[in-house]
Amino acid sequence: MAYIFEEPSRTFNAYLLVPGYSSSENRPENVSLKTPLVKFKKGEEPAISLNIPMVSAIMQAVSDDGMSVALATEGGMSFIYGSQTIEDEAAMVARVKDYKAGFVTSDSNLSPDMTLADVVALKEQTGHSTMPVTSDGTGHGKLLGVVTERDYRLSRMSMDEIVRDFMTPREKLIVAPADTTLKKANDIIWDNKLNSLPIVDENDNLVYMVFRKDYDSHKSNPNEMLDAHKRYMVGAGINTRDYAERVPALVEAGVDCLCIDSSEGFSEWQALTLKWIRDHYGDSVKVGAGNVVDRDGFRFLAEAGADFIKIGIGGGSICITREQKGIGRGQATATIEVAKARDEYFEETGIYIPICSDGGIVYDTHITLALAMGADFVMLGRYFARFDEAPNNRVMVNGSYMKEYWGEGSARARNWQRYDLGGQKKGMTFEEGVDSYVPYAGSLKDNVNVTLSKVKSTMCNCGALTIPEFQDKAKLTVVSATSIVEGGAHDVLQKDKNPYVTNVG
Ligand code: RVP
Repeated sequence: MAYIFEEPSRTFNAYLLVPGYSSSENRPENVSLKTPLVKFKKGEEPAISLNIPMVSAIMQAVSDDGMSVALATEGGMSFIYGSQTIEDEAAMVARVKDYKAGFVTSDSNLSPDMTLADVVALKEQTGHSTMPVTSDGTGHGKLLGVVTERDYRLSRMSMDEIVRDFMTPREKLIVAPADTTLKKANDIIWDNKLNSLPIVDENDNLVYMVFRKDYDSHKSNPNEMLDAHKRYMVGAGINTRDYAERVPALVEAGVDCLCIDSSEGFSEWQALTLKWIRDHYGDSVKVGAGNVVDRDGFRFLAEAGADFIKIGIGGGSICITREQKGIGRGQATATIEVAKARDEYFEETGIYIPICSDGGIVYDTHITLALAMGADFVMLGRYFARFDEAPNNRVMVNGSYMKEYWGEGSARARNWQRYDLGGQKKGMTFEEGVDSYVPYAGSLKDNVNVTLSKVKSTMCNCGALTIPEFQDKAKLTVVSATSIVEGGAHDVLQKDKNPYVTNVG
């Protein structure tokens, strides 16, 4: 007879935290959100820890090199999507590893034959007002000049004027060589009252631009995720089919951590992939596995050698696996059970395998709840898809800015889809994800700061200054349907939702 779980399958919304005693030490500025990314032995330090408990989802709409740099800057890690060619994925990893904080590869470039109309159009498109002029109009051509807003006046000039005639030419520019440090570049910028400094190689080809504002922002990132060579850390998704080619390419590109990306992790395919990695690289290559939703799935991947284990089936905002296949489990119930299995495994073996709650985070409070339930960190798709740094397009829908967000099991991503249990790419007959819009929310930095200040504040209310302490002290209660109503604004007319008011004295 089938096994029936006694407890209903619950989501984060079904829980609330009950505050515990907080001392005067329990202030948000004293909270550390450092958390292990990969397994470690009792009494030892993990080889990689995250400085904030957030990673971005292995999805085309979310995690490319730009997202990776932005999130590593804040202390988290991105897992670049594997639903692309091996070469393209490895190139994204390499770009993150080559990235020099404060050194920007210019994406607004002109060739000398372009016109003022082109300058205006490019500024409109990118929002950037400093544009290098290069021989081939790319960010790496021979530097011929720079156009800034100080070089033209729209009221006085014809739109046909040629860039060559009004740019600041190369001989009037101050530039610096490719081995310039950020500190030195900043000194040159200040000494010469510049807004930007082109960095060129020995042939006078443009390599990077350094902007005054970027140095200032770089200095205020104490949580950055840096490797031993001070390069940003980055993760990457792999699948259970082409790992013999993909893993070496990603390792060669400098990836810091891999993750097998699958909606169903309790499978021989994952064990075979982990075995191949261990046979070829031992423990030097770190690799997470998943997704699972119960103790059995956790034990299987733990014994197969995973460095961390990801939890979640069907809870993703764009995921319709539960509707399509009837499999899955409420994200809260799954997280609680797998956390117990992790602790039990730790007791037995002295090996702590971090767990990641993946999908279904809608409100910031859900992150706090996932941590309280035992997750070491969370993976988010929809959350990060809303930001400037995500690779997806920003569009206007019904008068509001939105960003496109599509599932890895949707038709849009299906050529690379991973929901076929290790079989061939072709032959998929149904979708497990949708193509959608999510509200545009601005910059990653601003949003992550607000989110984490809420997490820290709640941890303080529970008397905790670290994530392990929080997990130890947290008290969770299941909410009833009526207490959910009580939790929002209720029995009042909210002013922002009722703007048409007549003052009657
Ligand atoms: P969310 O943060 O709720 O948007 O969920 C993101 C997660 O959803 C991903 O990390 C992945 O586990 C899952 N996903 C991605 N694509 C699909 C799908 O097409 N069904 N599901």
